[in-house]
Amino acid sequence: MDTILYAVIGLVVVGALVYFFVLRKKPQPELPAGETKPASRAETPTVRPTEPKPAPEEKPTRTAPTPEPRVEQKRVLPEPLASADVIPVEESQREQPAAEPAAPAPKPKRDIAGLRKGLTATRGGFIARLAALFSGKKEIDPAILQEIEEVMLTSDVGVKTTQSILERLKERLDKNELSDGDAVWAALREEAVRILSLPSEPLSRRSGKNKPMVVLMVGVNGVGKTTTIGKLATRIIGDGRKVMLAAGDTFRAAAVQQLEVWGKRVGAEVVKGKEGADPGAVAFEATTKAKDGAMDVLLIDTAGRLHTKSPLMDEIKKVRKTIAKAMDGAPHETLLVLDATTGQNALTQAQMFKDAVDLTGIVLTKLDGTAKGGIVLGICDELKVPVKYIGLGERAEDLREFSPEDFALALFGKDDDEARAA
Ligand SMILES: Nc1nc2c(ncn2[C@@H]2O[C@H](COP(=O)(O)OP(=O)(O)O)[C@@H](O)[C@H]2O)c(=O)[nH]1
Ligand SMILES: [Mg+2]
Repeated sequence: MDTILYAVIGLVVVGALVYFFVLRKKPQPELPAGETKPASRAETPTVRPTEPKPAPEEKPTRTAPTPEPRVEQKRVLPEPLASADVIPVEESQREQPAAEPAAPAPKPKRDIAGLRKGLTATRGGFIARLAALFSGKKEIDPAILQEIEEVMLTSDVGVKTTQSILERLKERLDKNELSDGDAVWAALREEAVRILSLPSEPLSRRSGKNKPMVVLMVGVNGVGKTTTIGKLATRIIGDGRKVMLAAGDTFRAAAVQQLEVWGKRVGAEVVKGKEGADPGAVAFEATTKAKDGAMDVLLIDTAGRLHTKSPLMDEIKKVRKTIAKAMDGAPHETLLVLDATTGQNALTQAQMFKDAVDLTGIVLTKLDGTAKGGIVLGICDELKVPVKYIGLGERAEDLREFSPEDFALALFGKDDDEARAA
């Protein structure tokens, strides 16, 4: 009986224990899933505050503007400003990548294509003959120097400049720096850039510290002085600056009229004297007027003078002195205009004008109609006077600021060079 009693008690205890454990185990199956959850739940609440934390952290930026944008949106939506406000951001974002190539890219593109066209005759002349020396040659032997020399001497580059270029080429060949035709061609182009790169400040980039900036044009008859003044005036006025013209060519009534035509075309006042008047007096009056009228630039035309006639060269010296009396430091620029079609004669003119007056720069005109463009190398190399502008035609837009790199690229450039530059 006792054993039965013990067995019953034991069963009850075991049952109680089983019941107890079963009850406790029941929530457990929920827990395993929950266990990780509570753990993560325990974390999530901590994470959530941190999540909200970044959110509140972001919120300050979000929350601060959110109420405002909401108001703004309400205000902005009916107004076109909403889109206007957005576009500038997009534009500024677009402009940034676009701005890099945009500023420098279009200029060389236009210049080189235009220059190439303008220099067609020269390119077809000695440049084509030089190029022919290299065609089909993979290896370069020193004999090529002699051939280059022959071609360059028959061009208008000039003896001195040809020799200086060849000396440098020879040095590089001796050092084995120029192994093939392309390398020699590239070296020729580098030499051209070196010779053409003289310190020079284009008129357009000069500050207004000298107001007015007085520019005196000199040169022999028919080189393009008056036309260049008209072209320059067009450019300067196009830049938003005030220009006055002075008809210092008092020899011929037609010369004054020609300047007046330009004056009317560009909207610039022309100061003139009576026929046969002293050009110095006209220049003096114009300088005073330009000062009083707060002009930015005064362009003074002069009569064509033969560089071989010393009284005429003395006259131009006198004109310069008279201008200096009207304004300290003036003329700020004395530009010699040379006609490229005259070839070596242009170099002779340049030498004589340089001896007579302090030249600040050269304008080389009519490059469009000549195969003698190589003269520009001779002028820069022998005179060390920078070429500031070149004329590639008779129209106002045919005057170009001279860039040694662009000029050399247009002259020596191959089609693929041009594509790369573009
Ligand atoms: N093809 C071409 N003709 C030019 C250029 N510059 C001037 N001319 C022309 O050369 C001629 C003489 O020009 P002009 O200005 O009267 O010379 P100036 O006597 O020195 O004043 C005119 O028929 C001009 O149109 C140029 O760059 N290219
Ligand atoms: Mg003239």
